[in-house]
Formats: sequence, C-alpha cells, structure tokens
Amino acid sequence: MGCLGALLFLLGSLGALAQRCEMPEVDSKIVEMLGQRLLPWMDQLSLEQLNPSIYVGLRLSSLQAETKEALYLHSLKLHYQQSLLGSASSGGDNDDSQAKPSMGQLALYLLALKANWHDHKGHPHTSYYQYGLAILALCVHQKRVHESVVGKLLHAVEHDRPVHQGHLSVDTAAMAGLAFTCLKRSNLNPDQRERIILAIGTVQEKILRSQTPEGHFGSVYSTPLALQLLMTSSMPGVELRSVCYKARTALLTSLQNEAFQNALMISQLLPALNHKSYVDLISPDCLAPRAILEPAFETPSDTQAPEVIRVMLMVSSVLPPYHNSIPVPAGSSLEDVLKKAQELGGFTYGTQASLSGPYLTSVMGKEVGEREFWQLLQVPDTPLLQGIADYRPKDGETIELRLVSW
Ligand code: B12
Repeated sequence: MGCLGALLFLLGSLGALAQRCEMPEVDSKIVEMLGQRLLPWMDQLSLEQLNPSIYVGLRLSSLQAETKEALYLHSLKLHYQQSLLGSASSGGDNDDSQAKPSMGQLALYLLALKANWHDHKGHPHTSYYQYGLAILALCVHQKRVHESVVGKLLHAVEHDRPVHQGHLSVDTAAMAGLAFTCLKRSNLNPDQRERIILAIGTVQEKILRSQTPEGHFGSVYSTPLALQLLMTSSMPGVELRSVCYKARTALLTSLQNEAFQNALMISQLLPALNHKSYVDLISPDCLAPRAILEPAFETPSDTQAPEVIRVMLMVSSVLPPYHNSIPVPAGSSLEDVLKKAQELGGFTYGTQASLSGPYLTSVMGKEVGEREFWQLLQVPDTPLLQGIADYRPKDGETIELRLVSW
C-alpha cells in the first residue's frame, strides 16, 4: 500500500500541474428533462428498438430509471445472446430480415453489461468508429486484444493527416481516444504504450482544433463524445478549462434550441454532463447517487390544425431526376415529407432501423452499395446534422437526397 500510495500521490501531484477538462455543473432540471426523453424508449423492448447506448448513457448519468433499467438490461441480454447464439431466426415469419447486431452494437452491448455493476458476467469490414468502440468495450472488460488489432487503430490515427482535414471524423477520433485511454489506464498492451500515449495526444489535438467559434467540437452532435474524451485526460500547456467551459456554453444553447431529441445523442451527452466517460466503466462508481426519473408531465398539444408548408424534394442521383414540391403540416419531419412524397406517387424510399433512428438506405429503388450512403443535404450543399426522423424542414426549404461514397 505504501508504494502504491506514494505512486498515486506522485501521479496526482503531477496531474495537478496540468489543467483538466472540468465542466461546471449543468442545471439538474435540464439533465432531468434529457433523461425523461429516454424513458419512452426504455419501454421498447423488441430487438429492433433495443439500444444498448441508452442503458450505458443512463448508468453513467446522475439519473436512474429504477426497475425499467433492470428490465431493459434483461431484454438486451435476452435478445443479444439469442442472436449471438444464432437462434434468432426462430422468430419464424421474419426469417433472415432480422439483421444480426453489428460489431459496434455488440461493443455497446458489452459496455452495457459493464455498466450494470451488480452483475459482471459478459459475453461478447467496419468503420473505425466501430473498431474503436469494440476495442473500448473489450478493454473495459479487461480483455486483452491482439497488438495487431490495436495497431490498426493506431495506424489510422497516426496517418490521419491534419493538413488535409484528416479523414477521421471528430466522433471517430474521440472514440479511438477513449479506447486508447482505456488501454493506457489498464496497461493491457504494454509494448504499444508509447504509441498509445502519442495517439491520445494526436486525437486530443485534433479535437481541440475542431472547436468552432461557438464552442462545439466539430458539430453540436460530436461535442458529447469529444467532451467525454477531453474529460479523461489533462493536457499540459492547454487552457482546457476555458475550452471545456466554452463547449458547455455552446451545448447549453443547443439544449435550449431543442437540438437534443435523438435518444442516441442524449445517451452520449448524459455521461459528459455528469463528468463521466465510457472509460469510467473500467471501475464504475456504484455508490454515486442518482436521482430517480419520473415521466415528464405531458403538455396537451393544441387542437388547431397546423398550417401546411411546402418542402422541395430533389433527387439528382437517379435518371430521370426527381423534383417535387411536397405539402406537409408545419413541424413535420423529413421522414413525413418522404412518406407524403411516396403517397403522392413518383417517389419511393426505404429505411433500416439503427441505434440513431431510421437510416435512409434506398431512394427511387436505388439501394446503397458498398461504402455508399444517401446523404441528406439542404440545397445547395449543406449536409444536414440530423437524420430523416429528427430533421424538421421549414417552409420553402429544398432538401436533396444525394448518393455519395464515404
Ligand atoms: C460512421 C457514421 C456514418 C457512416 C455510416 C456508414 C457505416 N457503415 O459505418 C456514414 C458516413 C454513411 C454516415 C452517414 C450519415 N450520418 Co453518420 N455517423 C457515423 C458515426 C461516426 C458512427 C455510427 C456508428 O457506427 N455507431 C455505432 C453502431 C453500433 O450503431 P448503429 O446504429 O448500428 O450504427 C449505424 C447507424 O449509426 C448508421 N448511421 C450512421 N450515421 C447515421 C445518422 C443517422 C441520422 C441515422 C438514423 C443512422 C446513421 O450507420 C451505422 C452503421 O450501419 C456517428 C457518430 C456518433 N456519435 O454516433 C455519426 C452520426 C450518427 N451521423 C450523423 C449524421 C447526421 C449522418 C447523416 C444524416 C449525414 C447527412 N447529412 O447525410 C448520414 C445519414 C443519412 C441517411 N442515409 O439516413 C450524426 C447524427 C446526429 C443526430 N442528431 O442524430 C452523427 C452522430 C455524427 C455527428 N456527430 O453529427 N454516418
């Protein structure tokens, strides 16, 4: 104990010299309101609807949903273990359309298992985000992965040239950073320690450079994960406190503007607002108090018929190109616009359920190929920051669906 104590003290004092990313407390009413938005999702217990990220986000927040949490974890275990064992097709009528969880979904499931600190039993060509998520999930379970696996993620970070903007998104960089931070803390790959430490520095710098004048890292929606990463470490010589303060201010403004409606986004934000990151799952703080969540009081919606707006919908990646003005009630989502366009004729689309909501996979019968996606843009060239279920176009706005490579 003496030796370890001295070492911890030394590390602690060294840490004190460098600034940490400390976010001042956020009003508990705001946090509660975010938590309440997750509650309805916790009643959706089919494999399609289950979202392990929600469970992880809540467990790392200052909130709790009491029995709903236990039931949710139970359903996660049931469905994920069933599909892992390959017996998911026993559902019958759904045959093969019941997609298996991806590597990243399994990784989130592993994080969820660790986030349940009463029960530590666990089981276990994708994007670098999912690759990082998978390494992180195994690491918090203290499972060593082969050096070549870690090496691949290290290589991606080392060769992400900042001069050319880099190809790793802020989210991907943050996820890689969280995985590396876990590996560093757990010392699971000691031979790669130096490279891991350097890579953490590289992603930290990338994230700091991505801060917008308002304070977000990248966009509003990459800020939660970016903050999770910045909170895990100190950076000598960097005014981290003011950087994070600025990010918090930007987040609060976005919260006021109702930017956080999506359950997955809320699940990534809640830990950051509670000064926690996925790395804390290495040894979760079981004793931290968490406030009990009560469902929000429903405000009665006004009975007036909403005014009708027109949204221009454009698809130029197909022949002949599609261009039409679609009438929808004000406040409709882009998904409502697509539905209406399909109803009116001459337009078709298809989606796939994902943890972020419905993901647009085909337009006018054109399915996405390998490394392609249907990008959502506001004309002329501004990619939307939200998906079809969350984005609400304004009257007269033109939305383009464009098939692009990623
Ligand atoms: C990788 C990625 C992509 C890749 C996905 C391809 C692939 N096979 O990996 C590409 C580049 C294609 C992509 C596209 C888009 N993305 Co994206 N993407 C991500 C990222 C970095 C990781 C997702 C992931 O792997 N999750 C882990 C696995 C376990 O979860 P999953 O549900 O199984 O993952 C699938 C879905 O997430 C889906 N997907 C990816 N992005 C999006 C976005 C939306 C809205 C939906 C519904 C689904 C979806 O692709 C994943 C792989 O199959 C996240 C970052 C984050 N913080 O979550 C952003 C993120 C989810 N994307 C985002 C956005 C906005 C988009 C686009 C709408 C951009 C646009 N203007 O077109 C499009 C989706 C359009 C559509 N067709 O519906 C936002 C969503 C914000 C929000 N408010 O919900 C995020 C959070 C990025 C950000 N910080 O802004 N994305």
